[in-house]
Amino acid sequence: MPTHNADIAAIFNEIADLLEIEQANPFRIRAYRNAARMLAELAREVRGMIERGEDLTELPGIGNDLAAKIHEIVTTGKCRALENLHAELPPAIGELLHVQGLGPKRVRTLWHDLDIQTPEQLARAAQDGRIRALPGFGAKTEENILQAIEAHLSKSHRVKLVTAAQYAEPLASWLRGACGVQRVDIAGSYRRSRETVGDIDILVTLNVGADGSDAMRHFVSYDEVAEVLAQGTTRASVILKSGLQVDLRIVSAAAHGAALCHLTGAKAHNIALRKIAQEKGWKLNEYGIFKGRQKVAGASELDVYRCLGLSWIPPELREDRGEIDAARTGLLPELVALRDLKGDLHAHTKASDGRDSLEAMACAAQALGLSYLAITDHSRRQAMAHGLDPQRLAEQCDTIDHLNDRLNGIVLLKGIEVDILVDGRLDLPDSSLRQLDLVVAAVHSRFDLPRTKQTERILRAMDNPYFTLLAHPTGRMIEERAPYDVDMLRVIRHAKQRGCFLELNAHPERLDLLDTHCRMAHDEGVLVAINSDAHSLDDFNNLKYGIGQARRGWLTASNVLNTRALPELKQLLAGIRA
Ligand code: DGT
Ligand code: CA
Ligand code: CA
Repeated sequence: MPTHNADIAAIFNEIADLLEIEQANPFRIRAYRNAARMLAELAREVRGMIERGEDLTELPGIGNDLAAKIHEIVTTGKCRALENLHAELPPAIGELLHVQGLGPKRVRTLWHDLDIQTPEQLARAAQDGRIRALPGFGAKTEENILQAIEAHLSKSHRVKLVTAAQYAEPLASWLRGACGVQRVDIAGSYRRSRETVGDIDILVTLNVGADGSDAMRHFVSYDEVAEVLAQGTTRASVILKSGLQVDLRIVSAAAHGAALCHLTGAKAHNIALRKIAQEKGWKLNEYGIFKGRQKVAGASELDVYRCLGLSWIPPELREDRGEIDAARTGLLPELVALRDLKGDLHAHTKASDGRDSLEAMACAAQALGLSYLAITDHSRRQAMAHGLDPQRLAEQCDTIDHLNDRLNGIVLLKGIEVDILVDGRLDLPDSSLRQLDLVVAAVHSRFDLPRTKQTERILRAMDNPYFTLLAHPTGRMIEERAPYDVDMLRVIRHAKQRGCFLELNAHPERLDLLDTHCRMAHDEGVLVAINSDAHSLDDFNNLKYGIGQARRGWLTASNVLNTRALPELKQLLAGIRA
């Protein structure tokens, strides 16, 4: 039953979509869109306002009509206006408007002339070449539609790594309980630590002499399986109740390495490996490497790579982005690992929008094996997050000094996550920043600035003598918010010149820097800090996702700022201000 603001916003957006297709009055459509945007950003739940008898028309853009609809949705779970539109138009047709290049007029034509009602039907029609003949379309438009619809379909179906983990790990444990199973590996993009996955690929390896029928039965009887798409003796595909697809392969122990390799490497990496085998006159497939009929490798991944003249390649690098040459010439990087991190340089407490106290955060970081933690609450401009002004920041610094006298084995560093204002100044005066060990600076507003302006805003912030590192450098939220437009190479080169650093924010919804930017920072010689951005004790677990992303970006421990022990870190921090 819809009760949250976001649910109401979704209904209003859907009404606006359907009204657009009906070519209703544009003012009416805009009223729904504005209300949806307002609701999506409103901190208070309107449900609570209704319960308290508050007047909804006091909300911006809400008149009597929309107030009555919100009331209806919250109290009955329904919206007659939407139901009426659904009676006139196919239920999923609104989604077509979100395919780039399709407006209401085209959606109407596609529906009337070709009975296209869903994105899938649209993709099929474009593939079959049925769209080009429609009046006002043509072959070029059809090609653009095909590209746009493919982007649209693949976008909506990818799942964040952290979400995939919640489904994949328990399923793998379940499979480990089946009879005859030697080991279970989650392969595919999940093993490569891609930030999102399309589906989950699981490899079950059997004990010598075991048969796979028990494992197969075990798999399809998992209680989260909603639908079995295909089931054979060695492979199966299912859809879980969450909508996530899982592909299963069952192999003998003798083929474990070749199968794991096949199921892990991105397709391009696999093709490149296969080519190496072919050049030697051999054959590589998911069962092993074969010279004629003789199998020469396959039981372990190490064997497979070695046989091809390569060292073992970490899964995160298997994208065909130069790792194969590096493996051939012994130049693979020794990738950073979680145990290399000595500290964390970005965390919040309940002084701003975090949940826990300074001391609780310090203990949680220490329990994870860290020896320093920077406290970086928000600055004053983040009023909703109760950001710190100079006075409160000075008080927090005093508290940290006293706490450090008591703490044993972990040191708290004094910091701030300061807003970068639209003109590139920082949200606190230098006199406040000077007392801190480090200054984490971030863009939290005006994501829409044009590229040059956004880039120069950040460069100017970096020129502040107390600037230490740029937090979540692109601002993107995975699958939710696009990165702002910024010239990252210029930012990285400026950081090099200034001697400051970039963050790889490990929050699983951010993972920002992107892997390609990590590699850029590495190539330009700029150190990256892998930070949790913890807002509560549990959030230190995010660091492992940051490590996965850093590994995809080819970073070694020496490329990462917070692998340094505290004395060396302090020297590096002091170096920026010198
Ligand atoms: P995803 O699921 O879109 O996040 O990405 P992957 O990489 O998990 O792709 P998926 O599930 O289609 O395939 C699983 C693995 O199988 C993939 O890592 C590489 C391998 N693979 C898939 N298609 C091909 C292919 O056509 N040729 C070769 N050599 N390998 C393939
Ligand atoms: Ca996959
Ligand atoms: Ca798959």
